[in-house]
Amino acid sequence: MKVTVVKNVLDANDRIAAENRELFDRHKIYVINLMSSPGAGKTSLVERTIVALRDNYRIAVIEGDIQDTYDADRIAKLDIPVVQINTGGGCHIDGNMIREALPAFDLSKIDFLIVENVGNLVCPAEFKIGENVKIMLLSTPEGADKPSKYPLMFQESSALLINKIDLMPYVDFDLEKAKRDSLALHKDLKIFEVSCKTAAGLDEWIAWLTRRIDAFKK
Ligand SMILES: Nc1nc2c(ncn2[C@@H]2O[C@H](COP(=O)(O)OP(=O)(O)O)[C@@H](O)[C@H]2O)c(=O)[nH]1
Ligand SMILES: [Mg+2]
Ligand SMILES: [Zn+2]
Repeated sequence: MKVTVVKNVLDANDRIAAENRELFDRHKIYVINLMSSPGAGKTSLVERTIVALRDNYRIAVIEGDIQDTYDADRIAKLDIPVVQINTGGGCHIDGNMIREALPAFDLSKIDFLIVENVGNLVCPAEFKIGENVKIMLLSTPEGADKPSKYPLMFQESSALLINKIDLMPYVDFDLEKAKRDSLALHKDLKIFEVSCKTAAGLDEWIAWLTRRIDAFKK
């Protein structure tokens, strides 16, 4: 008997992600898909990015978590439209979850949508959601071996923010190795060294992002 191999889970997701993308294009919404392990600083980066860009763009946020609304509550405090996706145990956000979340927004009033994915260095990188770019954080306490251990996320991301640079004196993080190994996986990866605590390095991130959003909106 011939064995039929079904690979349509990702195919179906790609289709839905493409439909999301068409919708975002129609409304000229630039979308970033923010990924990292739990605790690397995604929500802190979202907060910093909102404060830096809220005068220039109408921003909205989708927060993905297994349960609860801690992160969405943090964003709502900034008075930014936010939707929480609870995956109920699921370890990533997929295209369909984004599609289901979108009716909660007035898309005609958004320029820039930030999606904070579920904290996980593995499968979020496999699922398109209709984003313009995937962005990842790696924080210094996690160690410099992560590019070699979790290559896909580094390959799929357009930019890598190495966060918690302020902790460098206290952790054994080989910054040069982390950068070298990341670039070996993805030679065009844009790397920023930042601290969401002290704000060090964030100006460059904001400038890069602004260029991307403006180029898209033209
Ligand atoms: N020292 C230091 N702590 C940070 C930095 N960025 C975030 N944190 C802290 O790390 C913890 C996790 O941050 P959070 O933004 O919630 O990470 P998320 O789980 O990836 O969304 C919080 O206690 C933050 O205050 C940083 O650059 N330096
Ligand atoms: Mg978070
Ligand atoms: Zn997953």
